[in-house]
Amino acid sequence: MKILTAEFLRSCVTPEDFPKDRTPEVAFVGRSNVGKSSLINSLLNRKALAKVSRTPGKTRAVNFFRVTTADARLKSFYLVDLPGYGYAKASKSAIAQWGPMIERYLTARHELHALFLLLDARGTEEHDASTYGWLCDHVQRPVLVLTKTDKLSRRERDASLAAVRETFHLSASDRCVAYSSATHEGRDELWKAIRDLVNRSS
Ligand SMILES: Nc1nc2c(ncn2[C@@H]2O[C@H](COP(=O)(O)OP(=O)(O)OP(=O)(O)O)[C@@H](O)[C@H]2O)c(=O)[nH]1
Ligand SMILES: [Mg+2]
Repeated sequence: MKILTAEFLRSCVTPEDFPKDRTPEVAFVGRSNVGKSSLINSLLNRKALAKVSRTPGKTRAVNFFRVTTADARLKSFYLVDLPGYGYAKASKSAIAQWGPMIERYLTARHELHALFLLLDARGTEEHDASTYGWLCDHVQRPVLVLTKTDKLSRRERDASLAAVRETFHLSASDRCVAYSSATHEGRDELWKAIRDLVNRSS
């Protein structure tokens, strides 16, 4: 994808802060530390546009990035970096940890054209499965992305993809993208998914 411009728009801590210009949005959710901010940087070919941290829970607000590309079907949109779940008490559900702002963003945002749920290729947790179910029921069926595939051998990566397809009951036509922000594996495939989803609902 030829990126023309990519810039941080703003960090929102209440729904009143969300942009009001009706631009299509593409959002990324997943466990804290799974690699959401890194994936946004990788997609945009930028080193540190989204803040990355070894400490889980780095992204607490809803961060909007304004992107324009040379693709006529994907001219202008926002990438949305959402806070992770799973860093607080395990007993609290992922949805409860997110709090009302994120819940409101996900359930009431008409601009949300494409939703991606990131899963660590090294293994998923109960929180991931329950979040997937909640997103399917209350938001839209997210496209699954397995992150950090560079940490696995080819064989482990393929086994992880197969395991996730089975655990999440994906059909043959459901996408599951293997991604590495270190090697950019999956970048073209993810851009294709973004383009298809943004166009489908516009
Ligand atoms: N090897 C490798 N490390 C990665 C990859 N993606 C992210 N990381 C590392 O994982 C850690 C967390 O990455 P972030 O992108 O900050 O994760 P996040 O999902 O945004 O985390 P929160 O903002 O806390 O929800 C950082 O140390 C990254 O360098 C990847 O594809 N490969
Ligand atoms: Mg982050």
